[in-house]
Amino acid sequence: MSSVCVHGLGYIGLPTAAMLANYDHDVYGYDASKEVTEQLRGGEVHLDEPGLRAFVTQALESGQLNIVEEVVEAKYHVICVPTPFDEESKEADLNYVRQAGKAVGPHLRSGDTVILESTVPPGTTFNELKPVLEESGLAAGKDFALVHCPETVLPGNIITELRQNNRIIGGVNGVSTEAAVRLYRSFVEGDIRTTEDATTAEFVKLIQNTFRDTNIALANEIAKLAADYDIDSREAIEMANTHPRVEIHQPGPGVGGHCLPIDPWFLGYGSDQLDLIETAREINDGMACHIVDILREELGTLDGRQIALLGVAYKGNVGDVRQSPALDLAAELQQAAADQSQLTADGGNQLGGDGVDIRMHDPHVDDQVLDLVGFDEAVTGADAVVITTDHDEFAELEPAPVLNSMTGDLLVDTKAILPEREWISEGFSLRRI
Ligand code: SAJ
Repeated sequence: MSSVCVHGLGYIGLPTAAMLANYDHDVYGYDASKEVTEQLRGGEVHLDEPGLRAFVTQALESGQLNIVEEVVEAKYHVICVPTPFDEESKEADLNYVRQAGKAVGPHLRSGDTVILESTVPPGTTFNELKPVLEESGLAAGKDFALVHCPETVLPGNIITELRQNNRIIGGVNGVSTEAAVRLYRSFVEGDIRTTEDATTAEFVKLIQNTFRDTNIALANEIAKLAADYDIDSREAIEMANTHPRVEIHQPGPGVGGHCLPIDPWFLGYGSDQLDLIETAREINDGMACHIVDILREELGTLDGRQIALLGVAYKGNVGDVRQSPALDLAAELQQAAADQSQLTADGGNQLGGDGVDIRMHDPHVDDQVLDLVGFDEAVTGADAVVITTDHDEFAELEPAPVLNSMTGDLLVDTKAILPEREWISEGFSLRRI
């Protein structure tokens, strides 16, 4: 068993630290945020992820996981810091990665291994992290091992996937790769694929998420095509997927989270070959406008309407709202209603009405952070209800009480989680994506 210092205790770092600790490594969890370290010290887990609280508590109580205020010396340093994305420039902010490298430097000893797990543009480990670490006077690949091992876990299923997923490990040389393999072998049940090139490992991670994003864009385009032919896109996709070499993903309100809408852009860091990939991003980002069009078509006008958005998290059964399609939809709706008012005013009629009354509800999201309302307040008096996230709570809704609370009868089920026939026969006018 080894000593491991995990840098960054977020969605990836915290479960990784707990996993290593629960596999008997001596783990030191460090986070630059004092708030996070203090909460964890008090036994409080600040993230909404199934099973994480118990998993972290087990690691803390066994004494194998220690939350530290400073970076400590350790055989392995595992860096799991965020790489924020600038929407305007489409570039990654690598400052947290550099800062983590600077923090490791003074504690780095000959024979240690530094592993970068954060998702980064190709070349980051070699061109950005390596020079910072070498300020220690030690040489990467010679005195210490340096590796990129991308995280691949799915939010909502992190603990299982940490153990079961295959891993890609790319060191700056073979010795580096092997050093990291020894650590991951201690808890990974999946295959471990290695490359003696950290940039390849970075690239692999990005094309995995890009595959999913472009595939979803295809599904979204298929959904729009199917609507023009009056076909149920989901039935068509399900049937198409019975072919052994076809795997079309599901359409929906757009693509959220901190991975799929962002990682494809990282591929453009050292290349200008983003054609299909960029178009796919546009299609997925355009789904909010598509839903606005559906609502306008069904309601006639958005002005003065009350619309309930059920689900603000970027996907089902998680509380994460980063890049959430529902928030994009709320913004588009507001804009569309404002534009409509302006048009009416310009046309010389009485000034447009009151805008659109959007009521957002999400049982997984902290209502202090966003302006959320309870379920009843969201649907009572609504002209339309839009399901924007496939939370289990919404899949269990009964049609009659919802309809009785509403003023209108429109349901837009962007995730197709409610039984279509039942809701229609109850009196709903139902649209899906
Ligand atoms: N979505 C669709 N249609 C689908 C599948 C997903 O519209 O058929 C939407 C979801 O609703 C959500 C978004 O895509 O808004 C992303 O959700 P996701 O479940 O596909 O992925 P993430 O972002 O939660 O996690 C992804 C995963 N990557 C892959 O599956 C290739 C995960 O394994 C990665 O570890 C993670 O990105 C990451 O951190 O990079």
